[in-house]
Amino acid sequence: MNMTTPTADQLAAFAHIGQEHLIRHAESLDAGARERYLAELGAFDPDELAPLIERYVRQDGSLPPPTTLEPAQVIAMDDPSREPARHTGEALIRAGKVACFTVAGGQGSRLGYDGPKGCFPTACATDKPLFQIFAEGIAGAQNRYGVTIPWYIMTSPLNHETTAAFFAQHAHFGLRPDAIRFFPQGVMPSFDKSTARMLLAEPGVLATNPDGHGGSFRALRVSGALEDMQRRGVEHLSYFQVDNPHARPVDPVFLGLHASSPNSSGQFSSKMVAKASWDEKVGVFCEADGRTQVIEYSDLPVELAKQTDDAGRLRFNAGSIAIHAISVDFIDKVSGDPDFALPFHRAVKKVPHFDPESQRHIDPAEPNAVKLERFVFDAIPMADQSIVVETDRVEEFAPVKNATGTDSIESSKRLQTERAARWLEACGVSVPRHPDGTPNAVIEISPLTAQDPEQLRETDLPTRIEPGATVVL
Ligand code: UD2
Repeated sequence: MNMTTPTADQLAAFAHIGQEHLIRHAESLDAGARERYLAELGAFDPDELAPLIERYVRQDGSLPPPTTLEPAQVIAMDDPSREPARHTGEALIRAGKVACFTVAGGQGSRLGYDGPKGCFPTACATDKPLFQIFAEGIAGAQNRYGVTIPWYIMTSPLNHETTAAFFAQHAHFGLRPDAIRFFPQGVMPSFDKSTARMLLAEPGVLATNPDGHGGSFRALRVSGALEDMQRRGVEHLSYFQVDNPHARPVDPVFLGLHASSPNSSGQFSSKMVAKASWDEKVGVFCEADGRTQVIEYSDLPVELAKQTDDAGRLRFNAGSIAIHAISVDFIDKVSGDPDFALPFHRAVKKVPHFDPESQRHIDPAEPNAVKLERFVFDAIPMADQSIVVETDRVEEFAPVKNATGTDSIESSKRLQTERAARWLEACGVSVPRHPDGTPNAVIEISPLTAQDPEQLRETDLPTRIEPGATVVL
């Protein structure tokens, strides 16, 4: 964040856009606190905020989805182009042209965990944190392809220090520290829903929220991470979210399709899984005016979400698991354009805050605040041609989002064991299963051991897993 004390004119401009409470509050602070507070305020430009407040805070001015939506074209699981693509992808990885990019700046409030989400104990038998699972995936790929794979991790100002310290405490999980780069994304003020005033987190501190993973394009540029990629000769990023332990840090088939499929411009590609239900909370790949795009679940009209085809399958079935391949040139081109701006999305959330008038801390019972976020997938229509590649749900999607129930640590751990059981069975190992088909064991396979059944086959394996056993391979 650019921290400069605002001039008297800028302060007047804040007052002019309905934020005079912020100026009054400054007067109540002692000199040191006032200086820090004004520097924080000075990072925001009132001229930029004014139209956003009008459009998204005082009303819900989010763009409606296009009226003529069609399901996106998908490269299916059995598409013959996959095998040749593997060679292209492997060649890119071996040549050092691929880096990993994890978005880990979110607040993770749904999980109810107080640290960065990547530190959350997640592996089904050993409770390894998410960051370690990815680190082992990267190390495994490095061993396989004989190359260093740089890893870019987007944090937010709220979790940057803790994230970097966690890696340092764990000796970067065996990866080269100089190949890991953390950079913080930007933040936006959180606004009171009814008065459109910027909220204070506490006396002298603004309430802010990370500006969405769509903030990554700008953050990559301003942090110097983009330049670092160019210097290292990285051409493509393998993008995944911190909440999905089944995301493969580098997938040669996907990267190969992204780089060489005739329908791909090699700029921005995505993976999809068939939706579990019409109301599953994943964005959906659609096509409008010949361009691929993601419509977030909350924005897809219910009648479209429920539509089925002749075979009774959901028509809008391509669920986004937020795994992408993005070219460095594309990020450079788009983020270097002075007119580049992804749209904002408005979310109404509960934000505890300090009320400068009553001098009280408020813990709202109901959602009281508007948060503004950008989504990275809104850049997909800016690509010349974008492909969507189908993948298997169990193989690549076991997200940890909620404390309990759907997409929780419990469901993720079940899926981790299920995937491991399938891999073992594919290698001829007998795995005990309950009458309902679920494995009667807890099985964890480190990505250092294997990242697919073929690689697992090359290792020493038991002939069978005992019922009720906990097995770590
Ligand atoms: C996201 C997708 C959804 C689907 C699903 C699959 C959005 C808006 N929706 O839903 O369509 O693909 O994932 O799992 O993305 N993050 C940041 N900075 C931010 C906000 C988020 O780094 O400012 C990261 C966050 O740490 C996490 C990821 O982005 O890794 C997802 O964020 P989310 O929890 O807001 O999105 P979710 O799970 O509702």
